[in-house]
Amino acid sequence: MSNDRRDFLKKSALLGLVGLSSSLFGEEKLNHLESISNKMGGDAFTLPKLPYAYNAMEPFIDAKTMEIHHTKHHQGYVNKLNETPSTNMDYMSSDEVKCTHVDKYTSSVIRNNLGGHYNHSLFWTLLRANPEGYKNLAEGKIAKAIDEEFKSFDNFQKEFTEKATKIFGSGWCWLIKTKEGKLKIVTTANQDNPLMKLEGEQGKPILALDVWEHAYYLKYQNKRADYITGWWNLVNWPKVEELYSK
Ligand code: MN3
Repeated sequence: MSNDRRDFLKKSALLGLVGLSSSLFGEEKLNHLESISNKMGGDAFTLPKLPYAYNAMEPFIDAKTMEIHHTKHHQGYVNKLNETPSTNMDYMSSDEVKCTHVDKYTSSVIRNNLGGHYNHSLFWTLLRANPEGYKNLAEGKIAKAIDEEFKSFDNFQKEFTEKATKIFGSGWCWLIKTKEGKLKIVTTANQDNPLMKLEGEQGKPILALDVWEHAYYLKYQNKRADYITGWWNLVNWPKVEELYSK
C-alpha cells in the first residue's frame, strides 16, 4: 500500500472513530488528528531534522558530538516516549503545552523523556554556524531587554556562564521570559525545564544550554567552562529574538 493511501485510511478510520465528518475540520484540527492517529501507529513523537550539517558547529562543537547527541541521545528520548503511552498526556497539544502539564506527580519516565525531547528540539534551533568565531552579540529587542535587565550584555553573559558552570551534575541553563515579561536566568536538573510546574521560577525558555557531559565530553572532557565559552559563539540570536517577541 502506498504511504498516501495508508495515511488516508488512517485518517478516515480516525475520523470514523470520533464520528465526525472531515468537512467539520480545519487543516489544523486535521493535523492534530493525524498526530493522534500516528500515536496509534506508535510514532506520536519524531526526531526533528537538524537545519544544518553535523559539522556546522565546528570548531566549537565537533561533528561527532553533534551526531551522537542527535541520533542517539535525542532519538533515545523520542523512542522512550513512543514506547510509553500515557493516559494523562494531551497528545493534541504542542510539546511546549505538554511540558506545562508536568508536575511532581508526573511519572518520571514521561517527565524525563518529554523534557529530553522538548529541550533538545529547542536547543538545536538555538545554534547557528560561526566557523570564523566572529563576535556574536544579541541584537534588536532582545539586546535592549538584556541591557535593561542585566545592565549590560557582558553582565548577562557572565551571570549565565556562572550559573551554567555551577550546575551540579546534569542539567540545563535557561534564559526565560516570565509571565510578567521579565528576563531571568534559571537552571534545572536532569531534563526538567522552566515550563514544568516544579520548584523554581517558571517561564518560557528563549535560550537553552545543555550542560550534560554528553553535550561536550568528546571534545572538552571535564572542561565544561571551555565548552560554554565555545557555545557563546554559536547562539542563534535571531531565534532568541523570535522566541522573546512571540
Ligand atoms: Mn543533551
